[in-house]
Amino acid sequence: MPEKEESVNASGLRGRLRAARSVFVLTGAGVSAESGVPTFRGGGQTAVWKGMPFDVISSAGMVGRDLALVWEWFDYRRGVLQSCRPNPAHETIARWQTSFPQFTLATQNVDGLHTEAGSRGVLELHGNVWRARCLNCEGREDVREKDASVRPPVCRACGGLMRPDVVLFGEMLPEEVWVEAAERAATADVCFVVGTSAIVYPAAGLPAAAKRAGAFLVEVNPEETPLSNICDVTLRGAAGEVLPRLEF
Ligand code: BV8
Ligand code: ZN
Repeated sequence: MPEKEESVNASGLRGRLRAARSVFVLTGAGVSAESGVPTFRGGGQTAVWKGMPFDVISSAGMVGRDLALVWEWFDYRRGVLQSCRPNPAHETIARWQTSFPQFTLATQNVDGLHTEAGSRGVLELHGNVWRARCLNCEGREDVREKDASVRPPVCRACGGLMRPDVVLFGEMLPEEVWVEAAERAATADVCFVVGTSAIVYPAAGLPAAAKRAGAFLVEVNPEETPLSNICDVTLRGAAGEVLPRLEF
């Protein structure tokens, strides 16, 4: 799509990237869409499960009310993810890690695909579906190493019950991860927001914070979002097609 590339050049994005000292990227479910991971608000099959909207089954109260059902839900989600591999969007973002003096990737996704694509030090704002956390001692283990027939899993260290190490609606984000993401967003020269509907807070507030602090804001999304009108450049397309084309 030459006009797309033309708009990228015309927008001065190429020059900004060449001069950038610090780049901050926030991703959402859309960056994994081309890997086959259903998005939440695109009507995918994770939007509603067993008749429950996902933000009901993925809410803090469910852990106390029905931990076994929460595990059934996240076992289902991991089942869907088993066959999903990183796509060119994840791979391009992983390459960017060494293209700038400072680079930060914060993701709302819990699928682990950025790390699988080679990104390091990913700020997982909403946790990771492949990790379990002990309700008693906070110990963390890889779910894939736990006996799948024992639900809820039992902590190896203390025998306590474990929950998915994922941030549910109504829960605080991991403190140190959030603080680092907020600091990096506020010192970025260029901020990319890729594949998010930008309605889940506080994560969705990061791009606006970057913009307020002077960052050049770029949105990559086939659709408009509440952030589109404050972006300097909006690249209307699929991340797996748009990102690999960005040369600088
Ligand atoms: C908090 C893990 C503070 C779980 C997730 C009422 C009650 C309780 C809380 C609230 C409330 N009202 C508001 C809140 C706050 C709430 C919130 O913001 N709700 C929204 C819905 C209004 N936030 C919270 O609860 C957060 N915690 O506020 O705590 C607090 C706590 C205690 C006391 C005081 C204060 C916690 C939020 C984290 C929730 N956990 N995930 C799970 O996965 O099951 S959020 C969930 O939504 C996922 O992480 C997902 O990443 C995230 C955001 O969705 P998106 O990533 O944007 O995905 P979506 O499908 O929406 O959009 C996809 C986009 O991609 C679209 O724009 C589409 O166009 C685009 N796209 C599609 N294909 C492509 C593409 N783009 C590029 N390329 C493509 N190929
Ligand atoms: Zn424990």
